[in-house]
Amino acid sequence: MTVEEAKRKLIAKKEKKPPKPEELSIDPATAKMIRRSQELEVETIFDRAQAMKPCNIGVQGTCCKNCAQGPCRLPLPKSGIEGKDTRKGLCGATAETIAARNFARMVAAGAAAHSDHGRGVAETFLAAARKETKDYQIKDTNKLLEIAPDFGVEITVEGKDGGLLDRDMDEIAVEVGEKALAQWGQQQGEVCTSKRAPAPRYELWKKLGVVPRGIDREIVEIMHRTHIGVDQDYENLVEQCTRAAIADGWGGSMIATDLQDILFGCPYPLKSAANLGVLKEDHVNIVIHGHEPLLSEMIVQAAELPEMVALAKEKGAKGIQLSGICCTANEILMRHGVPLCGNFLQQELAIVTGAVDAMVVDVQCIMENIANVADCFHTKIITTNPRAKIASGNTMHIEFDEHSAFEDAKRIVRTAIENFPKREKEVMIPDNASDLIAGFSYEAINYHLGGTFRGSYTPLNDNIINGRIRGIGGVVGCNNARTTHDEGHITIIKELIKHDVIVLTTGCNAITCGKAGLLTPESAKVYCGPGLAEVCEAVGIPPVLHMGSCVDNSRILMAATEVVKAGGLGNDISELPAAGSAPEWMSEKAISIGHYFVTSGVYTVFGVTLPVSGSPVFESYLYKELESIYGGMWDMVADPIEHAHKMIAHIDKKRKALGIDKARERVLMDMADRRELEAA
Ligand code: BF8
Repeated sequence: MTVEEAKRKLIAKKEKKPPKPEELSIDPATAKMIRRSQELEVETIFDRAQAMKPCNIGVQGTCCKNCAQGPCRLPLPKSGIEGKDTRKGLCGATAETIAARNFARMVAAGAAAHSDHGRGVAETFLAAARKETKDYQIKDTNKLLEIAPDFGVEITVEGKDGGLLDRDMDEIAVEVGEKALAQWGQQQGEVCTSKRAPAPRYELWKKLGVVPRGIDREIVEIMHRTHIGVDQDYENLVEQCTRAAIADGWGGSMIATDLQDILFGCPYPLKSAANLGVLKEDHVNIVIHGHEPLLSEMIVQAAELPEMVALAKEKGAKGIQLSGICCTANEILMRHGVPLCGNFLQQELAIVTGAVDAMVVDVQCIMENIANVADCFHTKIITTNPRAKIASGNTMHIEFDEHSAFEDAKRIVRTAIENFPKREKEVMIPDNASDLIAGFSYEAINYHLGGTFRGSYTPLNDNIINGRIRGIGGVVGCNNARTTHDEGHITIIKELIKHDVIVLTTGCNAITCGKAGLLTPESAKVYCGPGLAEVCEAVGIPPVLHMGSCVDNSRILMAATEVVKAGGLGNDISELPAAGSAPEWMSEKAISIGHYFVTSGVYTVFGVTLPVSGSPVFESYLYKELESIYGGMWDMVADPIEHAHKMIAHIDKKRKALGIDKARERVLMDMADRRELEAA
């Protein structure tokens, strides 16, 4: 480049106008609040994403900083690699070793986050079962009895006459709690819930030696293997990733979901609303943000106390409005209908409304900068978990303990109420909130498809076999400030349902769908292909089923297992006409989730980027070779339409392998015929 060209480029860069808020998010509420934050000169992630670009080598996954001789940076040359790839770090680590080690550490962190959440739930469950806390009780005894055998816990005892009697429920709960908690520290054997997978899947894992021994053990072993000079074979590293990821999806996360259901109730469909417009100017607004329902459940109860409502009125408010951000939002939505305030990228913007009297946070996906944004308003940021404090800004810490949970929750709610009269800036709440239906646990899907007396996945399978439903898409995951907020999620899902693919959703994707009106049965008529629209109308369900938080991706695994069990679509998850997607992923948890879906047999496509592109060898292993081992593989497609069509192509490939591709052609002809008839 000449000096003149370089100058011109620099000037062009300087003159480049910052994007308009509408170019940063397709969600109108978010765009309005980005504009508002800029007017008030309150910096948010949307500004920082413009000011700072990501490291090019980190994005490729080939920067190694696992020892103090580096970081060793191995960028992929623009022209690609010709011949043998001779790039090496100081110790000789190849690009594939480095990329695999970085990938493995993401799996470890993600699995640790979910599983540590699960451990906390198991501890509280056990405390409730042992009656050591009065604030939590065993609520869903049916689910307790259903899962007890998976932990080897008997639910009957032999009576004096040799007949079987029901065992005492408290005894069952204590034993389930003890056995569940033991899955974390177990050193040998198998994480028992892995056996819930369809038999051929479990047998495959056994043959490959990847059934996890204990949840903590597999995560620790990743950290050991990725230390300098240990595991320097990318295939061997991926094998350990598989153990840890299965320990997450079929272990820590699955146990968390089950025990939460037993403590707080298994979700069933209910109505609510989503987006920043659920905040109320004349109410005390408490936004609960994070992940663990142990906290949010107590806050829901505390906020309903007449004494709290009276205190709110005394302070000049009309009442107390609870809402949620991130996965906590999904938890309290699914069980109580508490509205969704927003997803990951909206957490700072909720505070910018000036209407949030307290944002109560626990763990995961909480941006440190909410504290700085809150300092520009009256909002109190209340941290509650000893594992997650915030040093920036003026946060306060009210530690939440399962033994004094309700008292802690009351203190938090009181603090928020007392903050209501201190609002100083003009309140601006965007008037955007959409209706939704959420709460589709796999048990609820069973009920909705088959009815009370014959609940079953058979009608779903029948509709897949006859072609009205082309297949199943699991579309989940985060927002990512490196791509237009919510655009990938919505474009992909609309494309899938337009092509008759029913969608199961969790996490921030579920919140996006709620905001966009895709979680209502009425949306089927507007957005679905004729086959899926017909089924949704007949059954009265939305084309996109909200199944919960990210930990609840285990519900999707169980739904897939139920579909296999219902018959007619093969013997394993890998045979199903199904595909997974995380269009706007960003967290390490997403990598762990992606890997347990892949190794459970699911073709899984990520959007935005995947930090493996710096090593073509490792990339090809994930994107191609894993399919021959697990029947599922990774992929990365940034363009949302292409992304959706790769999922559809995979679904069609599976339909063909099952011999049901012809049925779909017939159905489509029937529909076309019908339309022609109608037109005539
Ligand atoms: O666990 S989807 S941004 S909130 S990581 Fe985080 Fe991603 Fe949202 Fe829940 Ni999941």
